[in-house]
Amino acid sequence: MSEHITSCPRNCYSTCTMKVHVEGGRIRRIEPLSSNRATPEGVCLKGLSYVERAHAKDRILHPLLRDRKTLEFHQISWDDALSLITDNLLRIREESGPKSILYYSGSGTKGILNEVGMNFWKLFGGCTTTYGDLCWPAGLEATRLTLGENKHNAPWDLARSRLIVLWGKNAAETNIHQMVFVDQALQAGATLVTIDPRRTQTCERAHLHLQPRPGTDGALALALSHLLIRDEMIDVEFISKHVLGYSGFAKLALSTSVEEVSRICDVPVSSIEELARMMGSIKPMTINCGYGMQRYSNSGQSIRAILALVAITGNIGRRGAGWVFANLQSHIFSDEQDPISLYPPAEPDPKVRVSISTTCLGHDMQKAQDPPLRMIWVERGNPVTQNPETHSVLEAFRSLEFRVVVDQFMTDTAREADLILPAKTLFEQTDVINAYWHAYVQIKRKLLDPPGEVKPETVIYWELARRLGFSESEYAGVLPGPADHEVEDYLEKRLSRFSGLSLDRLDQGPILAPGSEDVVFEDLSFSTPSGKIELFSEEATQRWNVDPLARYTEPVESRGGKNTGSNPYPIVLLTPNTKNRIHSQFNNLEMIRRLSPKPVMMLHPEDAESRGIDPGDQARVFNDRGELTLAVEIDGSLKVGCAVITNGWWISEGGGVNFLSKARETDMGHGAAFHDNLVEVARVH
Ligand SMILES: Nc1nc2c(c(=O)[nH]1)N[C@H]1C(S)=C(S)[C@@H](COP(=O)(O)OP(=O)(O)OC[C@H]3O[C@@H](n4cnc5c(=O)[nH]c(N)nc54)[C@H](O)[C@@H]3O)O[C@H]1N2
Ligand SMILES: Nc1nc2c(c(=O)[nH]1)N[C@H]1C(S)=C(S)[C@@H](COP(=O)(O)OP(=O)(O)OC[C@H]3O[C@@H](n4cnc5c(=O)[nH]c(N)nc54)[C@H](O)[C@@H]3O)O[C@H]1N2
Ligand SMILES: [Mo]
Repeated sequence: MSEHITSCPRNCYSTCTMKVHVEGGRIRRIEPLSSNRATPEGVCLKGLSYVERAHAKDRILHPLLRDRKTLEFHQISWDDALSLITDNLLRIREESGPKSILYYSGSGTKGILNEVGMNFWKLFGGCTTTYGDLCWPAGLEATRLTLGENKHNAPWDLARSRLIVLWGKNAAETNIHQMVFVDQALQAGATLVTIDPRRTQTCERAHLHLQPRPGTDGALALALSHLLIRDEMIDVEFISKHVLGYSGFAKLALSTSVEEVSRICDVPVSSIEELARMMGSIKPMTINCGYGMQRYSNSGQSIRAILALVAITGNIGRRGAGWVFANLQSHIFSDEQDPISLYPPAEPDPKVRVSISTTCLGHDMQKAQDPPLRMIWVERGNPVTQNPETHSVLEAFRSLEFRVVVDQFMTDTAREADLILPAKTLFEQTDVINAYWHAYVQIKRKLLDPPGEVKPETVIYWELARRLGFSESEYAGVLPGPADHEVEDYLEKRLSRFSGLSLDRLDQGPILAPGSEDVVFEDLSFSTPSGKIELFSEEATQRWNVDPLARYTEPVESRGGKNTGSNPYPIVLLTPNTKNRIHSQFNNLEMIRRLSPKPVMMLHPEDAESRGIDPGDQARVFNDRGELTLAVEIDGSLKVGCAVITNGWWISEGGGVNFLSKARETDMGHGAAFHDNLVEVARVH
């Protein structure tokens, strides 16, 4: 049995290091590696399930072509698959130009080699691609406007915090290693506050749990600022030296009525007062906003309002203090083409048309003109399941002439393809990955030969390049050759810019990115236009047409407060993440399916009762955009008026939450306002 250090490349906060045991060409065991200080406890159940995933029976192992008549897929040779792609590429480019081809890449895996896709399309003459991101951009942009940069203290620094506010973050499920540091802080006497319309596992040990109406966090933050300012619990010296726009902000906060906010958020005044007292008196404080709470049409402004709480209490640049959202200190390979580092968007290359909003994928694909889209290439993504307004995405897909999907499994998106190409797993090609919670750069080692006829994407591109007649001088250094050593040479070159980084060194364990800091902003210099923390941002107005202050506006769908009475869709549908899945991945595995065999909807007892729904009943959840029918679980820990279905269930297993969501961007950053989504629920008889 051989033992290797590698890492989990999923789009997840934790980005764990793993010690993997291989024997007889199979993954046998996965263990923790404590030299990653952020994930010493090792991988979660999903990580352990790689033992099954790498060798899963339902993996796609050969190119599959759909028969246009029977709509069934059948296996074809790589030679035929590559010829078919080449013929389509040449014909479509000749007739309509390369921009009639949409290159769509999702967040299915991390790695420097993800950039090779775009390198290929540029060599081809160009393509159309997407902008924005489904995940976190409202918060990223709000943070950048306020602090200048997206970075935060090391994960382990949280243990030194005295007051931890997990604001719409469900770390017990989505960032399990963070709970280790929360525990350490609690043991040292810290106070934990959670703010979430659901009472999740994360909230179990909180001293205070607030359950605001979804999408109203911005108002709550302003009321907290009101109390902090009124009761002189702010850090006046810090503000005068390091904060721009305080006086305007203070006016806004003081004119915000706490009683009114209590009504807007449906949170008792006493709870708002208690939290303000904590924030004013317990130091150091760390506020950690999750990504789920910034999936609203007003989220960028909400995050700016929450950031102000950190600023006016002087909780920045100190141990145990600060703002935790995204830590991009390991994003040092800046031209990496994964959706995470596409933000803020690089200067557009004239060859590449960046015209499709990821959020509005279906609509924008259909609207594209000069040239209209004719073909799509999807890799590392499952847009039919994960992007808003599934009906529009399906319609757009079905209007194209030729669809290629590269994936490991028969996802909803793969089912829409004309040609499916089998994708590698994390064990089948060496790569180097970054993270967004800790600052480690890590190796993801090739430990197995790809099974069946699986080829990593870089090999597919290299073979296409040869068929398309690109000269070797054109693709040298841009597309690695197919051999393992050629891939490693490519990676070494990317690492060589940084002293101390090499594949050999990474084989010994994770390395903190050069220049990364445990405590950020210690020098209290901020790369904003003013060099200060900006509570007043002219750029926010110029770029996103929002108020330069973090003024509160209601989320679009629930404008006007409580959605009872005449509104045909009175329930807010939340579609957060869940423990044993990363979005649409993992639930096809036997190990995971045993724990979550089918999609369910959680409903508050009052909402269920008023609709005559009993636990286990089937219910229809619907709005003007779509509907789903699924089993109901009654959950008294939910806020009344909210329903919850975790995102990621495939349509083919009875899921597809995005049939119900609207293709609507967040107020900044071109994110997706998934939770700004009203529905009604009815029992199915
Ligand atoms: N196990 C697991 N871990 C993951 C992932 C996964 O799919 N599974 N995905 C990874 C990725 S890509 C992401 S983006 C992150 C996301 O992980 P998180 O940042 O934790 O985000 P979510 O799970 O979407 O939502 C977190 C909480 O926000 C709450 N929430 C919803 N609306 C509001 C609101 O208006 N106000 C407040 N205060 N709270 C609200 C939800 O009820 C939910 O409990 O997790 C990463 N880690
Ligand atoms: N309603 C609702 N929808 C949401 C969200 C929500 O909260 N609510 N969350 C959003 C968020 S935060 C995110 S990040 C997105 C995630 O949505 P996506 O970016 O689409 O990510 P995944 O669902 O993880 O699916 C990625 C696909 O990549 C494949 N894959 C994995 N590794 C490889 C590889 O090496 N090569 C190739 N070619 N394929 C590979 C997997 O098998 C999987 O099918 O979903 C978004 N959708
Ligand atoms: Mo995400």
